[in-house]
Amino acid sequence: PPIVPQAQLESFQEHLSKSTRILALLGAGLSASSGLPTFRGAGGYWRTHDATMLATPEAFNHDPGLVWQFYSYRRHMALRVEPNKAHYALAELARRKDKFLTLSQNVDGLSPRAGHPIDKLKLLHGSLFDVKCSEFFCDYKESDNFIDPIVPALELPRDESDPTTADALQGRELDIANENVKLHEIAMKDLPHCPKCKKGLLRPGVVWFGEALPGAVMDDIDRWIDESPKIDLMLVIGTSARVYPAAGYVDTAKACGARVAVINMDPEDVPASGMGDEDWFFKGDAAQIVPELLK
Ligand code: BJW
Repeated sequence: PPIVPQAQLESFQEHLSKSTRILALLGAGLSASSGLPTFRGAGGYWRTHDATMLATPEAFNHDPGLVWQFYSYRRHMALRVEPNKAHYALAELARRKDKFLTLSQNVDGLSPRAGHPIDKLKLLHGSLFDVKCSEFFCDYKESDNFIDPIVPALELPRDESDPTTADALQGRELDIANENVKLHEIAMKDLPHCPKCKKGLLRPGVVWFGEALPGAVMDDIDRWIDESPKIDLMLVIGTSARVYPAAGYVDTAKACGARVAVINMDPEDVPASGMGDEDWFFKGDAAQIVPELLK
């Protein structure tokens, strides 16, 4: 049976076909069925640690070894999983529609791997595969660092009972809250260091809470929005839409006249400003629903 009610599907597709300027906001739920856990809700724990508590400069300053183990694990997982049908369907739509812009909060690299045109993809929260110096005085940065593990000390614990080290990602239901796996202490000297200043620790090139989003990315988005007062459609896919300024783009799009289509497993996770009569909520797995909607 079709996952999406026929009448809703038709009204959405009719609007999509007429839409010229389209924005999409992506979140962790898009990559969930590829096997990557989300931040909030059941999946949002990594070895008893709340994932959102690890995504802060304070956590890194306090315990860089712990935070690096979290990110090393995430880099490893992101490299092992594959983009799903929704990543591909979005990449295809982005190619097809001239005035299309994707704002992704995801750092997993799956949209680029699905062939999403790079000029139409803005990474709001950086990438797991960007690395930069953590010292304020040093501007060292690298992108596309896919070395896994980035340093030998960050090799994942070799525990056969740990599904995160098992070779097959069976069921893709990762027990990331596994309390039984002991994290090891990593000596400061064994963490990744900056090759430029030789002083600072390297850190993942992602945006943590309290940090500014990349200025150039924000400028590109502002320019795109300012090109025309009208946006036809805003797609909000697999995000709790609670983290700002990312979530604020939904309101910007609405103010430009956009109708909003939300694709989410959880009917509670609608944008904070609510849904209008002209908007759509499609409940379910983005990996199934997005390809059907964008057909
Ligand atoms: C499915 C599914 C399936 C599951 N199919 N769906 C205004 C008001 C209040 C607070 C603030 C504000 N402005 C700023 C703030 C502070 C803060 C903030 O927003 N806090 C709120 C939480 C209250 N924002 C910031 O700090 C930002 N910086 C900033 O504002 O700087 C100001 C500044 C200016 C100048 C100088 C200095 C500072 C930065 C925010 C950075 C967020 N970073 C993270 C970590 C990135 C690195 C990493 O990955 O580790 O980004 S936090 C985390 O949340 C990550 C995500 O991108 C982001 C959003 O999460 P997302 O993607 O929505 O995931 P979930 O888990 O929340 O939701 C998943 C959804 O999928 C759910 O809805 C599920 O139902 C659904 N789902 N399976 C479809 N199969």
